[in-house]
Amino acid sequence: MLVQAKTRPYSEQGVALIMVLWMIVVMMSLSATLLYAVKTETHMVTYARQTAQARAFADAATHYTVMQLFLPTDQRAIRLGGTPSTWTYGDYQADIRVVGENGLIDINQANRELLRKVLEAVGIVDEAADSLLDRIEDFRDADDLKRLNGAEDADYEAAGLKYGAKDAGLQRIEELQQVIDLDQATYRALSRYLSVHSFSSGLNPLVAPRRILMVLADNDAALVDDYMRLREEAEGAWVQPPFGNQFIDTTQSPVFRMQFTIKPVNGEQSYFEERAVRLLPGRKPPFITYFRSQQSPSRQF
Ligand SMILES: [Ca+2]
Repeated sequence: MLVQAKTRPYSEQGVALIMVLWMIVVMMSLSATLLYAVKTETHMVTYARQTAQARAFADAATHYTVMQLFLPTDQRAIRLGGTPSTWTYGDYQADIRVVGENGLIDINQANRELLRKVLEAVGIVDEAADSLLDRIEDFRDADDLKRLNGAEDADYEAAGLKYGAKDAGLQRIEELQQVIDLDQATYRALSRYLSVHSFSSGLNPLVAPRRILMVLADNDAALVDDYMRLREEAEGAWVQPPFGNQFIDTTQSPVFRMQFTIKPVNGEQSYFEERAVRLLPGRKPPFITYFRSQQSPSRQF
């Protein structure tokens, strides 16, 4: 009797001990989960804060760049034509690249010969080039007359598309994706060369990125690098390139494409932004932004 009376409480104590141990295990795993959640949230908040700060710094860098563009060309701390410049202020650093929009090729105004050179640069030649040129030209021209390999509204309808040819100039380069049978890879490759803000059939080599100069120079890298060196030394004064004469336009357009890569001075995380900006002397602020994108297909001109 006595023995039985004593063993029962012992076994009950054993169960209680196991339960307590289990509860400790459960509570530990709960607190670990909570700790993980808090950590993740802290990371997210830090990331959001850094992105917001970098975005604000991109605003500051735009103002700085615009201010630089108002200076006489020989007094600027930034260079045109896509050569990177660094600007540091406070805890952030910006890698700034600027090209003139009229240093890019205007998809609305460039003639067939110039567009053919761009297609060639992205590997589209011969019949494929003729066909795509016909489709692009039909897409942007006002009429409904179909070129040999082109496409007008009826062809878009026959292909089951809900839209037809635009029959007008493109307002955004993204509209190029609507050209029938123009795939994503081709669009991405082409968009690196094109602009809708150039408003010129030719282009100004002083503010053009290397990629465009290569198109004009039929891929003669030595010729292009030589020209870029002379252009750098001339600090904004006109330098005639020994190539691409028929496509050159000496106009100084007040529209620029800017790329900013922002990094904290002591950090790793970087933020990228591309803008197209028109200078407006005498206004406040002295510019307007045509577009602002964090995802550029043309990272680094
Ligand atoms: Ca048309």
